[in-house]
Amino acid sequence: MKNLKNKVVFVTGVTSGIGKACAENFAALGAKILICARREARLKQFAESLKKKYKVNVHAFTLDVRNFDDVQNAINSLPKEWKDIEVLVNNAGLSRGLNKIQDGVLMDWEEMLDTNVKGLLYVTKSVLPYMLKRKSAHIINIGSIAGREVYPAGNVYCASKHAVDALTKGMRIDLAGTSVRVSTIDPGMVNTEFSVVRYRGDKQRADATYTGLKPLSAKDIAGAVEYTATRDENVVIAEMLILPKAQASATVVSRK
Ligand code: NDP
Ligand code: 8X3
Repeated sequence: MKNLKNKVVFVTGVTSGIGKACAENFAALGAKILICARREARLKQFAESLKKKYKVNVHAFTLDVRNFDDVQNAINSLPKEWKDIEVLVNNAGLSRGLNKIQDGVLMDWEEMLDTNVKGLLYVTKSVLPYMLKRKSAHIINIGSIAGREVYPAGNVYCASKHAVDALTKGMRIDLAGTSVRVSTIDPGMVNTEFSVVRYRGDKQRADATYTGLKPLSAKDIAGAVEYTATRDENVVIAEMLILPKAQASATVVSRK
């Protein structure tokens, strides 16, 4: 098993949900935790809680992954020790709306594509030069079942996650023979702030997503990410699809 103690693990989008749970798991392993998101107060509070609870080094910075100049400047201006990134978890992402394509909202489309696809690319492009100087490194993308199947009204969100799937495969092909491993973890329904964000704060509609079933928790996914990141150097968990027991596919869900 690979030991991540004192290795820099960079997780994007840690102010809630899956990213937060991943950072917490890596902190528990004694890794050096590099984290970012946009909401500054939440980020600072989370960074302090990790330092206190796990006695690890934490470096947190606010970042909107949609702005390439900001992403590149943030990475390039990190203190030297924090540029030595062993693991990158490309987690920052979101969904906006659930509208048929003919009713799609341009701003929502752009936000999803800019965050889930371009943001992931910007972070990866900025981190890769440092990873390639190392003996080992690992990019773990958070994809989705929506990157494997398309569901009604999922159109652009599904397209963004299909793009993540294609980029994961492309990265693995292009980086073969280098120090960098590439993986994707593709969850089904996970109870985070994802649906609240999708429905712009409509908690009732968000909660209805999970009515009559037990969704996955962010911790379930963090466990899979941790497993992927801690395999022996020669082992690549290329992809993992993780569903709650009640979910058989993107559209087949058993509700009590
Ligand atoms: P949450 O809404 O709970 O968390 C999303 C995180 O991403 C937040 O910390 C948010 O922080 C951050 N984020 C969003 N946009 C940006 C941005 N432009 N720049 C930087 N950070 C950003 O949702 P999840 O934890 O569920 O989502 C995490 C990932 O998991 C996403 O990629 C999502 O697509 C994927 N996923 C989720 C599933 C689910 O059912 N929940 C299932 C499959 C995949 P802030 O707003 O502070 O910037
Ligand atoms: C999130 C899972 O099914 O809401 O990626 O698209 S789903």
